[in-house]
Amino acid sequence: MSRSRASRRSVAGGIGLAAAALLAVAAPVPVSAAPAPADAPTAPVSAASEDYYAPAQGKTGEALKAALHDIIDNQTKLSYRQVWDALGDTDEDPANPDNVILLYTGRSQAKSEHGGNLGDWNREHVWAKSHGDFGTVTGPGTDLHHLRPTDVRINSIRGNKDFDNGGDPVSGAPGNHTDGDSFEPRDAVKGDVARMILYMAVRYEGDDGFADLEPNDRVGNGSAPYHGRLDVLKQWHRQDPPDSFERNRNEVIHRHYQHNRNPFIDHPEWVEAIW
Ligand SMILES: [Ca+2]
Ligand SMILES: [Ca+2]
Ligand SMILES: [Ca+2]
Repeated sequence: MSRSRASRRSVAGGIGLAAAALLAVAAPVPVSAAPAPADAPTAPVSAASEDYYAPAQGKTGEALKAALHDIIDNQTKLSYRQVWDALGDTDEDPANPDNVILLYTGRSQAKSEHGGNLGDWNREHVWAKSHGDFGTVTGPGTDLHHLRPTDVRINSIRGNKDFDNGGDPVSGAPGNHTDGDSFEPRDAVKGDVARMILYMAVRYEGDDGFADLEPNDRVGNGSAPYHGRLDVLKQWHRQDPPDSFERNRNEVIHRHYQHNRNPFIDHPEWVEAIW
């Protein structure tokens, strides 16, 4: 596998050089005639999202949260079975279309290697599904905005713990830490985790048969519909802003699956405006 990855990388490098040469040749062409850039899937996000968020513009606090809820609760809902294929799309490795990137380990693994055996990847509920007890029926338990591929063993170690700093290193998952009541993901996904939790708080307000999910500043929330710790999540949100992988994920979910967005990826400043 490592050999094929290496050869893919060198092929990609060759394409990159060829593309660079083409761009150099194409440079004198007027801007209006230029072809769409290679990363076009992420380019229209901001333009599309200004229309999408129009009812929320200029609001703060509870009014902003309520406006965003009204916007993002218009969505298509998946079955738990459909989530497998969807994650293969939303979390695809940009360097290898056969693979997904696992959230906590950062490992690139074959999309086909999902299941319940050691070494497989499975469907992690970043908002632990016992917090509000929503399970895996269609609803919050199948909402792609907080579902991520993870290593089966690491998913089990994270369990339903709240998020907080500290603990011992998690073996086999460099940068992750855990203790008896909390889990700290690696730095590169700290902000992703925070924005997923805060999306869930806005999306689920108790008006659709499921619990009203809310962040709080505690650990050990158990089955209560709360997730901690808010102060730490806000810090993680600031230190790990959205990157192209996370923005693309939001775009794929919006365009191809649920037709709703995570507002905190598009407008990071809205975290402070609400909390
Ligand atoms: Ca702890
Ligand atoms: Ca990140
Ligand atoms: Ca809520």
